[in-house]
Amino acid sequence: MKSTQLILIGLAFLLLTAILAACGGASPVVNTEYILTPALREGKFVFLGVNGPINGLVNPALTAEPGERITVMLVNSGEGKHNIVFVFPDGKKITSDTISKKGETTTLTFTVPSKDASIAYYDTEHEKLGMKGVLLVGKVQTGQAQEPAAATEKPAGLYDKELALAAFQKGGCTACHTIPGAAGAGTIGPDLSQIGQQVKTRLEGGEYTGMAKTVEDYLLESIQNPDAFTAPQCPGGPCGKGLMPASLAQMYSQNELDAMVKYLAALPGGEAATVTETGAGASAPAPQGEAMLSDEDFAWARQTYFERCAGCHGTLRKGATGPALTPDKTQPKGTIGLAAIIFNGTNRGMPDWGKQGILTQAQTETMAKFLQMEPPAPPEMSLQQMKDSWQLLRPVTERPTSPQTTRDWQNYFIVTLRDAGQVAVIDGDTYEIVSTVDSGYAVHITRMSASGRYAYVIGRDGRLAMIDLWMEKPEVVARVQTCYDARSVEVSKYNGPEGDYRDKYAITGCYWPPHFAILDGQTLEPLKVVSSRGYTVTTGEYHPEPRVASILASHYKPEWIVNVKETGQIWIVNYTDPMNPTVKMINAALFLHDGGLDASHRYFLVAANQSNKIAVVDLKTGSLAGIVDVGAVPHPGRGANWVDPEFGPVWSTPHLGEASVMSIGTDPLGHAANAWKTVRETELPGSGSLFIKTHPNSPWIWVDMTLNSDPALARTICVIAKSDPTKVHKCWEIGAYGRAVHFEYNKDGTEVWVSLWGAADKPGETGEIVVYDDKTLEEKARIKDLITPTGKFNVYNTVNDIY
Ligand code: DHE
Repeated sequence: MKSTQLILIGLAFLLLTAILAACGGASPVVNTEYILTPALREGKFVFLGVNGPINGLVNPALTAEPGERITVMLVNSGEGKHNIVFVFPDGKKITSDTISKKGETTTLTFTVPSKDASIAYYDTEHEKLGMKGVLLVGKVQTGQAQEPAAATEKPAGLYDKELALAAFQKGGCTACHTIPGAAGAGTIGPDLSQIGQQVKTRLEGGEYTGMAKTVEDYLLESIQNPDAFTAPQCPGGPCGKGLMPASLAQMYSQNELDAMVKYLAALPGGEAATVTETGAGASAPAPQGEAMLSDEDFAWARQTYFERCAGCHGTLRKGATGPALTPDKTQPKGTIGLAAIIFNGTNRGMPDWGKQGILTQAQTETMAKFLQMEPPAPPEMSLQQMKDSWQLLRPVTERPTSPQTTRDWQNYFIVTLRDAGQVAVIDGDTYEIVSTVDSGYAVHITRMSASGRYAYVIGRDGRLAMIDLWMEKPEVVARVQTCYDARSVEVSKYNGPEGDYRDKYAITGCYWPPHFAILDGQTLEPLKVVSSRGYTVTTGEYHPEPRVASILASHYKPEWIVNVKETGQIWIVNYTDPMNPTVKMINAALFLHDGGLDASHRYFLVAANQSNKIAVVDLKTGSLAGIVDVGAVPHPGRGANWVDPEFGPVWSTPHLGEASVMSIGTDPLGHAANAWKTVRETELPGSGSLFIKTHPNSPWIWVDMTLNSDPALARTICVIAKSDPTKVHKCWEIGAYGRAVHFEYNKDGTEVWVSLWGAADKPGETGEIVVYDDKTLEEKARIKDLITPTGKFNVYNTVNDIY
């Protein structure tokens, strides 16, 4: 950080010197000064703009008015010998001195031609390696000096093209859009490759509802007033209002707006197809976060990233459910582009942190700068550290030997109160809160011991709490921290010829450090830690952060199925000798996330979410049964098992990235032709689904759209009738605020509980659970004023894997 800051301070000083020199009495008036410095970008030498509008641009297009006198200063940043040469249209060259020492400068001051011209500039020794650009005088076309034509008749020429591409870069447009010729290819907003043609058709077709009459007016309107008309289709589903920042237009001059409109109107084809790498369009802004973040902002961004972003994008920012956010990916998007995405969210499931009021605009910009920096390295955690954190609050001998409550504790729901760092134990018969228990930060999920007596609750901070449900008022009996960033916990469930392992062990799966830990199931004493670092199933490349995603206990064998996200391996971990566990590694597909068992409990199906696949493991044979193609970013939770009237037993998943539920045949014996194939697709009104649920006794399949960017859809749930799964039967909003998320059945499968996930700091809208009669779909009750309820886990259904 220090060296960058020193260089920038040095450059600021040089800039001041240049300006003072330019103002000296004897010199003619110099209107424009440019400062360039050599830099390495993607292995190539380039000129990097240092100040003013060219700041951070690679091989920037310099501009001057005809007859203007300009100064160009080259500052050596320490990368070899350099000079700068300008070649005038008549062949005349102006060459600077060569500079070779770090911090050395050379300056050229000259008068540009008095008519429009395109003047190439380059570095003598490094031109072929990419150090070259153009100085544009007046308005010119395709590099030839000529009289300017009437603006409205002129096709997008070189000047306009360069200006448009620089403007796209400035606004971070390619963070969301694909624009031919402009660096980056965003997939959040509509692909603009054909936009000129599309707008023409749209204007003629009648679907358009804005004010524009011409293609140019339409395009200008879409920048200045993006919500006047939203394009019907974005890559992740229907485009939502409010996604494109309306404030973007304010950063542009009229010239820039005109150039952008012209450029887009000419698509497809036009001049865009001929843009070369040396243009402003290929330019990428310099890393800027480092220089711009104070220590305080850096610390805030680091912590907030860990709390809000690492879950999807990885602690090391290598990506998983969300895309990679390493500087090579983020710097081309720039601060504005990244901040807009962070503020507005995306259709593919990125939350709208700004719109939800969780981050201010200034904070989204701080985060955007942080994301352009190299990710800081997080600490490791040893078994000893886990042991040091272990607290046995109530030893086994001091616990009840039979249930101390008259309630049906097997019908308790353990409800995550996410932002309270607590879970509520709620009586499924009376809807009373029996106990509220402190657990880890941003509590994630709960799993029950095989007997159902103990609930194990994992927080995102890797803290595990074990609750004894036999107590009259359930309490935490043991705690431990097994990592800094966790998502999963599971128990040993096997009881059979190889032994009775019920309630014997627990296992936690960690995102950071990437490992799983085996614990004593009665006390949480840490027994063993196993790293998940390894090699990917695709290229065999080493991955430093393959996170442990879902873990599931087999009913067939004393084994856990541990899903290693970034390497794409499904590990079958035998726990009969937990200090010396055996691990069988099954190659599946990258980005394994969540999944569950089929109805027979023989097969485990897991989403490889960013691979758009479901991997299936046969737990009897311990081998891969199939890999099934599904839609964009499947997110099943544990999925839903039911019998399709046409295809027999199926397991279904909804998707984050597309508006559909897909069902996979799961009965290789009875319906062999359908096994491990997507047999049915049921359309939903929107994408952004997180969970699906059913019960063997139910006629319905329930599905949410929690992360849809349309607030109304985000709080809408749908049911699909098992008797007619070709379409959704009914959809409705479950409240007037928040997001609808996650379903759970009561013990006998007659009621469905849905969370309305509110905001912890909005009294009256913090969240509630809505209970529906599963037969009539009518609302039965609301359990109100819960703090951000998300997952709910019924004891009986969780023990028996009923979904
Ligand atoms: Fe979850 C399950 C990871 C965000 C609620 N979630 C899972 C599982 C994983 C996972 C690996 C499977 C656990 C298992 O079965 O062993 N979740 C992640 C993330 O990485 C992610 C995407 C981002 C993050 O920052 O954590 C994420 N999850 C969320 C949420 O925002 C949710 C909606 C609310 C919350 O807790 O903050 C959420 N995840 C859940 C729930 C389950 C879950 C309710 C269990 C579903 C089930 O029925 O079993």
